[in-house]
Amino acid sequence: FSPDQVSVVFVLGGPGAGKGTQCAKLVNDYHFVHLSAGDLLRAERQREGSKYGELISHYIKEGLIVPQEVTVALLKQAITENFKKGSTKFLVDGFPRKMDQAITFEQQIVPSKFVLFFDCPEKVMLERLLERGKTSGRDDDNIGSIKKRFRTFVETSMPVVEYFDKQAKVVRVSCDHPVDEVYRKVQTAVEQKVG
Ligand code: UP5
Ligand code: MG
Repeated sequence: FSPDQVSVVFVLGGPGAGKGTQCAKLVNDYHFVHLSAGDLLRAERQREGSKYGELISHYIKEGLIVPQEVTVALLKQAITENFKKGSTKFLVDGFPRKMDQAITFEQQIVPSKFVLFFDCPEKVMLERLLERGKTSGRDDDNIGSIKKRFRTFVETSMPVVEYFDKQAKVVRVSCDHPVDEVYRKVQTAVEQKVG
């Protein structure tokens, strides 16, 4: 695919802000393919013969950002496969969360159309993640990993949001509301920006 054949929306926000929840609703109502960078990394970790399994496990548990080469390649592959099947609109969830990834992706794959940013107080995200941790089976839904994820988000990922904000590409949605209320604001943003 070439950059003018696909459109990509980045979906950013802190751990537990509700990125995955809102993306699932968008997939239902619009023709988006949802690509969660975290899900792609977790799948790669499970894949037999992957060279990156241990590395990914370590970074996720420590709340650190996996080196961009791994994540960008997984996203590129996923976009390519879905494009072959006719999909052209992608929600890239939880990526880019470090400046180098943002620059590499937009230069080598495709510039984003806009950025949906889910703004949520840490206290609310913490409650959601601890609750989800009871059943999620995610090895980063424990208090130790969650604290590390919050720290990485503030120090490493917020600068990416600010970088796109300077380009007037960010739509900020406050997430500390019921899912459907958040979703109505998301729909308005998507309909204005993507049509
Ligand atoms: N919930 C959601 N919305 C709610 C609402 N409005 N009201 C009440 N409850 C709500 O939601 C979290 C929980 O909250 C759920 O139980 C939900 O029901 C409830 P979810 O939609 O799952 O939130 P999300 O923002 O997707 O949270 P997630 O935990 O997935 O965010 P992270 O950004 O931490 O996780 P991700 O999978 O993206 O990344 C995991 C790790 O992978 C990273 O820490 C990092 O180590 C690694 N990674 C990279 O290295 N590079 C990347 O590019 C991406 C990830
Ligand atoms: Mg998620």
